[in-house]
Amino acid sequence: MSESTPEAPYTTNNAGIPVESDEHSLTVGPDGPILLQDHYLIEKMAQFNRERVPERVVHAKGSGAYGFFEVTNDVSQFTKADLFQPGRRTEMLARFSTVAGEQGSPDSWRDPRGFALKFYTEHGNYDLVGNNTPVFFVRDTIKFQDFIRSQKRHPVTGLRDHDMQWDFWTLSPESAHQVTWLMGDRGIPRTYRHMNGYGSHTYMWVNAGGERFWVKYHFKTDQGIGFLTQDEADTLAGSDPDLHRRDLFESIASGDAPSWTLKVQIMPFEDAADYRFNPFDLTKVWPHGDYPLIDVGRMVLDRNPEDFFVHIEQAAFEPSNMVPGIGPSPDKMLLGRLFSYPDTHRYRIGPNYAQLPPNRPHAPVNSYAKDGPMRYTPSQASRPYAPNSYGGPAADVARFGDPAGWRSAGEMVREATLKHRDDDDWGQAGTMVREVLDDAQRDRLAGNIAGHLLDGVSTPVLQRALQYWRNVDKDLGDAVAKRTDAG
Ligand code: HDE
Repeated sequence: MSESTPEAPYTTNNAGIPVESDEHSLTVGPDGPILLQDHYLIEKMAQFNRERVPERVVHAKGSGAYGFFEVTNDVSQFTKADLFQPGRRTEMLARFSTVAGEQGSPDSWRDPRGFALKFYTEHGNYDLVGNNTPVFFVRDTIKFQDFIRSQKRHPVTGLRDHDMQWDFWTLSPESAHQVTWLMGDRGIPRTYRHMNGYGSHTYMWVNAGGERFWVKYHFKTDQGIGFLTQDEADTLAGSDPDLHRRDLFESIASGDAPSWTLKVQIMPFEDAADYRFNPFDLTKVWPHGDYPLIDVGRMVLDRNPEDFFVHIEQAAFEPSNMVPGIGPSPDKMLLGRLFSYPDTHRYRIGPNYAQLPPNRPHAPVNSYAKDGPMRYTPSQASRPYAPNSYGGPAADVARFGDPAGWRSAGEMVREATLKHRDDDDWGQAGTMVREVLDDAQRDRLAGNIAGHLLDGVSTPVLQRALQYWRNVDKDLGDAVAKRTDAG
């Protein structure tokens, strides 16, 4: 039996009351009935039954760490956002994750990786919630739920199902660019430290003079890109399913803090209308020759969370957290996400999630929110209504009143995203295959695709898939056909 010592405190219950035993229930005689008055026993069992919050419906398996972002280049001509001003250093939190797997799924499954960042700026939390790929599978938020369900478990068998995945992808040609990224080396990073992060969407930056720009974020890993082959990943899924979580924790614990260099692409506001690609289409990139990368700063993760559940499982990232100097763009996927994330947090961790340690701003909170379950910090409002004559708070319209917006007009429609002159669903994927990948990468890509197709994909879907890849690149499609013996 363990003894309490000055170093090891005595056990208490949740009310701080010393407990009588860590090991024995209160009974009548050693073998008699357990007594209802054994409050500590009942507290332990009841607390245990309530330890889970619903896992994230996507990105359930993840890991994270704290750190800081420091500006290394003056970009104040493009944005007035506090965290991007010369000389600024801002505390931050990052969480990396897979997408389709549940909380207990292997880190080495083939999947995009979430790259979620929360910056605790002087003007509130700025959340940039991206992936390790610069594009995404679909371009309209209404298809996201269907896409995710096609990647998860079949409703009858409860098994993941490649036929569902390829059925959806081959009926949604806009997915081709992202699936090319997914089936290539970037689809299984060697560790979370050896992958890039992207904001993926186009966002808006606004400078102190009110000028607006369009911006894309690129976080280039300073550790270099590393990947696992499909065979390595399959083996590790069994032998070391939490390898990415362990690697991140242990590298930071050993003082080997991973870092990323932030670069951005800036598009002048007026360029968007005539740009050769729809600049707001999430399935497209802006070729760097059109809008070169500009250095901004450096992100370093140097502090592990003290408690995984408190700080990582309860971390609430939301693209709607945009601070002055940063705004959205007419990207339908981004606009849908602005609703979805706060909604999922209220459901998953409760209406006062913003008061939890990882989500609490470092800047003063002067909102009118009050009460509600688990309320921790009282409202700072002088009266629970606005306007009031007792000291506010009141919006500072002069300083923060300009919305980061754009002109919009036209009839209400349900139509596909506007196609610009070079827009199609196959072109950028084909360019990547022919001009960006080398022979070895193309060979692994063809092998990964064929291996995935040979695992449970029905003949009609497989035939559609071969045409899908021939649309991307004829030689790639033929190589996949050859490896699948499907002509
Ligand atoms: Fe997410 N996404 N997403 N997503 N997403 C969530 O919010 C959603 C999309 C991403 O580490 C959810 O907290 C919609 C693109 C990351 O905690 C949910 C759409 C990108 C994370 C949600 C998208 C992402 C999430 C589930 C289509 C990259 C994990 C749990 C419009 C640019 C953040 C949660 C973390 C999590 C909604 C598409 C990245 C359901 C509606 C595109 C990194 O709210």
